[in-house]
Amino acid sequence: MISEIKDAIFQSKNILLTLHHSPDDDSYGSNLALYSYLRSIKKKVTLIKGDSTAKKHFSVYPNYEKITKKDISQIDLEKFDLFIVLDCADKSMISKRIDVDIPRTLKTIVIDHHISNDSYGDINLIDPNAAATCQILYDIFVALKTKITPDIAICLYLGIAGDTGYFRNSNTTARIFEIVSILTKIYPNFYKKTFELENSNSVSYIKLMALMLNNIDLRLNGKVAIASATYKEVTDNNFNFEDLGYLDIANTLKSVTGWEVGISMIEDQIGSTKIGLRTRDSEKYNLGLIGLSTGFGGGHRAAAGLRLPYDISKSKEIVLAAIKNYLKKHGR
Ligand SMILES: [Mn+2]
Repeated sequence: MISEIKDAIFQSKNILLTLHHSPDDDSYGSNLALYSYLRSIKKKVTLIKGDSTAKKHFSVYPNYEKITKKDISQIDLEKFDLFIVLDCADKSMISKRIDVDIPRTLKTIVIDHHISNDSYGDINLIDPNAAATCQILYDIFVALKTKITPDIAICLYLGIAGDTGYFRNSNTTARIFEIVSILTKIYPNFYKKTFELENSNSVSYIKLMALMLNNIDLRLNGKVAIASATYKEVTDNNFNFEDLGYLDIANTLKSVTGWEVGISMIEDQIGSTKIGLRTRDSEKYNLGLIGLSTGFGGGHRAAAGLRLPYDISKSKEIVLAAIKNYLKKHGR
């Protein structure tokens, strides 16, 4: 598989990469690491920002300024001879605005670690056991005997750190520590990047957090905690829409003993709600499957994301029904 990927890369002249919808550290890290590598072997490469607004928050990544501020509908796909899609379980993660139609003539490589990946590429390297797409890329670079430069090392490090919840989630294995031990030798000032990433909050983010934490709805016998903000609350308080993507309130909720699932819900457009789910018990819950069963999202056992085309109250009912169904089906 890796030699197929190598051949496809070496035979191509003009390569396209894209961040996914609501990009996280693994999306930025994997794309910018691959961008550095492809540039180092003198390939022409375009990395587009995709659907979401490029956030200043992520400017700590090397080559952030090289990201083209376009989504997939704004570029001519015919111009490229290879499309490498990273960290996207399906085409809707490439864009939620349009139906992504990849021309048959454009060879596509999909590299991902989501269990729900439906292998929509010509070459698909899907490893659900990998904690991050950055971990798979690391293995590819080692197999290709690529020199891991400091720029590549910090990108891979931040992606792996992000997707393992900074080495706290159940996907953190001994192998992860072996990999980051090598990456941090190559980029010893990694902690400075983490500091910048974690300490760039705006006032509006903290105020939105306060509003949501004041608005907790306990459901399913007090095991599921939902913090939400309606469209009216978001607009009445002039919250900055750019901040909403970072909200990690679900993590704060699931820190409470007995609150098995934490959910954050923000209606950031009228009748459209962005939802984050986290669990403290990923043996009992598989949030990725629960998300998938709604038809509007997915993710991993301990963390998932959805966007429902409904307001807060309807979104709550749909997510709670999906959780109940999952528990019933699995006899829990
Ligand atoms: Mn990922």
